[in-house]
Amino acid sequence: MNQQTPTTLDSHADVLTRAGLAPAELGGGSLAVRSPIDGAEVARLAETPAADMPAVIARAQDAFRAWRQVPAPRRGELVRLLGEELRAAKDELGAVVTLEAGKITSEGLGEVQEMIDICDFAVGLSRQLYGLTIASERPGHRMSETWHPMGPCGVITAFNFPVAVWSWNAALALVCGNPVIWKPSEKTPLTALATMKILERALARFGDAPEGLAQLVIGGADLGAALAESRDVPILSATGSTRMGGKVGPQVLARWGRPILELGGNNAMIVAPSADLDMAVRAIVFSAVGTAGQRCTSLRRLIVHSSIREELVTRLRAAYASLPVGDPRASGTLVGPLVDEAALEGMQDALEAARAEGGTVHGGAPVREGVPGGAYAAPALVEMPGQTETVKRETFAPILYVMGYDDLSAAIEMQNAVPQGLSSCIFTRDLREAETFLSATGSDCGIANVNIGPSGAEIGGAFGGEKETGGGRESGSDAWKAYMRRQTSTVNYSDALPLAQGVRFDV
Ligand code: UN1
Repeated sequence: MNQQTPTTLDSHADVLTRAGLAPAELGGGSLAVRSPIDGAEVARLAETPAADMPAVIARAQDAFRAWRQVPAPRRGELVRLLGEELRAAKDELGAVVTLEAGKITSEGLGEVQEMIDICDFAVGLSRQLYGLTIASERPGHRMSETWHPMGPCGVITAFNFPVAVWSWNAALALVCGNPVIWKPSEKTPLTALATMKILERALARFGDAPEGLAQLVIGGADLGAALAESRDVPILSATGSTRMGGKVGPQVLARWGRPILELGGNNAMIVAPSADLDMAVRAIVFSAVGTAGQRCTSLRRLIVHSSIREELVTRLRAAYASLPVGDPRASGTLVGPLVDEAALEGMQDALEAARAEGGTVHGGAPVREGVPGGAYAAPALVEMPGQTETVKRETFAPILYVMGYDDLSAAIEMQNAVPQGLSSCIFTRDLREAETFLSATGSDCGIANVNIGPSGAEIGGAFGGEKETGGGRESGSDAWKAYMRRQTSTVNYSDALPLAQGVRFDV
């Protein structure tokens, strides 16, 4: 393991100032915000009182009444301007992502690029909110389907993608005609504040957007609960732990709202005997240790054919041994910090449990030298005798469990035998294996890739997964439909009144 010690790096204060966050708005409150880079407190933000939530939601409802009447392509213009402002502020916002979430510079920038990409997607979408015409069984009748705005959309986001996940939801919700209320993770409110500054510039250029179209609330679970429980927030999109989703989802359903849940993942890669191992090694390392293993799509389980297991593990151990761990701002660093000490403890506990279950742990120790104050660790590679309870749990840290297989159906069974169902992949050059993995008897996940790791999805596809992952879909494809209400209409332009199914009811 190489440690990266920074040379001259921007101070936290400079990064925040450049992102338009004045010192005056960063102090005086009760929410302490720390940088995972060095544990330094960088702000004390005022929190939104829970008692303010009814007014916040009422403002969003007022905005909805105006925004739903704005033609969708015009709504798209706001998102186009947001994309432009994000392009202009990419470096500044990326630096705040690095400061507050601890991502390496390239991944901080990548996250902002993901925001820009979804804006581009949503602008096109604003002219493509297509409905259907449907053949009616009755003469002189026409059937159609129209998509209408739905109402305020609550967005609860996690620390690990502090801005991209908001943008997936907000860009779609806005073109679909819905105001947005954003509750970011308490660990990453500064990226949210910086994003709102950028959005304000887009709104100013747009000119006549209703007040309350996009609001930010800062604070804890009580704010999320207010969104989850309000009938005036018909859509609630929540990203985070399965525990959080297990609370919020039922709250939304209990008042007949629509939850969009993107929760835990426990993503696997099957490496078949024909795999291109050079490519597989690169994909494994990026997806298992990138973002310090803190993506919901991070690779956590490696299911390797017995014939190549030893060779692959040897190559991975060599790659892991030279991974640069350290300050995420320093060029060359590939593994930044975990979000906080609790995450590091969680990692160490999982490694201990894996050992107790017969696992052999390579790496995984905390790294303290050269990185004072942060919760850094060497990524861990853990050879397991089988898929134990610890392997079935999602630990948000760079731990990769390695298990063997002899036949593909057993490998697929193992890959599916966890409670989560987000992302998955196979490395193979055998077409039959690849297609089997993607078939109805293959991976049970929302994302299934061939010769690509499980993380780093493009925005063009629908993003989300099954089982404990929550079932929601965000981002591309037709995920926009979850942000609108569908109306089926039948118009009778004849002078008779035939009933469907041939029913006779003569009055
Ligand atoms: C997440 O970790 O919540 O596919 C989202 C990826 C990213 C998004 C991850 N595009 O890894």
